Amino acid sequence: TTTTTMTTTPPDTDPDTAALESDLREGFFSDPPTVPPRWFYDEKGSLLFDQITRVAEYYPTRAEAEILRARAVDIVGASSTVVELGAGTCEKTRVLLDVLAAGRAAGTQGTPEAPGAEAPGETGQGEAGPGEARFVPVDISTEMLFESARALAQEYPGVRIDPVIGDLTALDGPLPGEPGGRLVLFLGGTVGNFSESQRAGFFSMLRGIMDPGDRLVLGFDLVKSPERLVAAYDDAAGVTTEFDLNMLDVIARTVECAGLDRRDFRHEAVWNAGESRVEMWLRAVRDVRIDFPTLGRVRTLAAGEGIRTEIARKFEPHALVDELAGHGFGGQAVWTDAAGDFGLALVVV
Ligand code: AVJ
Repeated sequence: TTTTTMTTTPPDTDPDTAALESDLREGFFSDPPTVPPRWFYDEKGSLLFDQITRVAEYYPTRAEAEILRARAVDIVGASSTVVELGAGTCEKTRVLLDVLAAGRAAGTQGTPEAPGAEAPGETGQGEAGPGEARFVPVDISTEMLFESARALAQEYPGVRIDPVIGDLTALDGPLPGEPGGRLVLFLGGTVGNFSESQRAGFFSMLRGIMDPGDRLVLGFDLVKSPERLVAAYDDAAGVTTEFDLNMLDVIARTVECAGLDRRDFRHEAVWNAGESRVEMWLRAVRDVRIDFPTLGRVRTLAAGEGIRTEIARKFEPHALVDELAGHGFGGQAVWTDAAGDFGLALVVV
């Protein structure tokens, strides 16, 4: 809400409200104010990101798809379960599911389906049989996740589809699937949204829930000219502007606040060479005062001051494989698209 008038329903009955309040307490009252990128992805934001992947300036999605097409067989290998973190529309994963489904149907991998296994196409119920092909998309956007899961279940009757709603950094329990037969995907370059310490924590968390033989495939964006990098995060059609500003609407809707108005901000993408990252900022175009009564805090921004909404770290080709070696992962391959814009790393436990 954008008013401070009394409300009859307590606003913190929504888990999102509590989570965002905690994120704001953590980062919104420091300098610069920051909001974690996960708050981009309400239903509208997820659709806007999907649109971003089709603007001319945003090359990562197309470059990664090119690598996935070229390397699908190497990537899937003998895996029986594919777990995709931050699956979104699952669009890019289809090329891997084709390989997974074909391998299983031909009986060239794993064990044959157990008698009495789940009826094809059923999702989210019962136990998977040993060696049964399985796809587990994990995402925070419920609507998009279930919609794509339904479509995939129809398209891939031989693959069991088990969607999981959740924040991918909060994965804890054992991973679904046979130990040693899992392929964990973290695509799109989302690993670039983490700070150095978040990334280290994420890799060690993954290592903790993966077993010997399990593989991890990471998509990461490569360092290139600042002009192209900035354009990718500030497209001429303004889709990324709308995506960035949408976060303010998410905040205004999710926590009680007054004085938060998207018309007071403009989107900006900058290349931070020292940190090797693109940063997205919402810069105040006039003095702003935002009151959060449930937090008991007020945030003021002078005209020209910004809120940092995203960091998108860009890597040298072998940097992540080297880093993952320090977490107990063995490097198997680093591939790039033909233009050398984007990278994919395959590592195993
Ligand atoms: C979905 C996190 C990979 O960082 O490139 C796109 C999100 N933000 N345009 C990225 C994003 C602005 C994207 N990831």
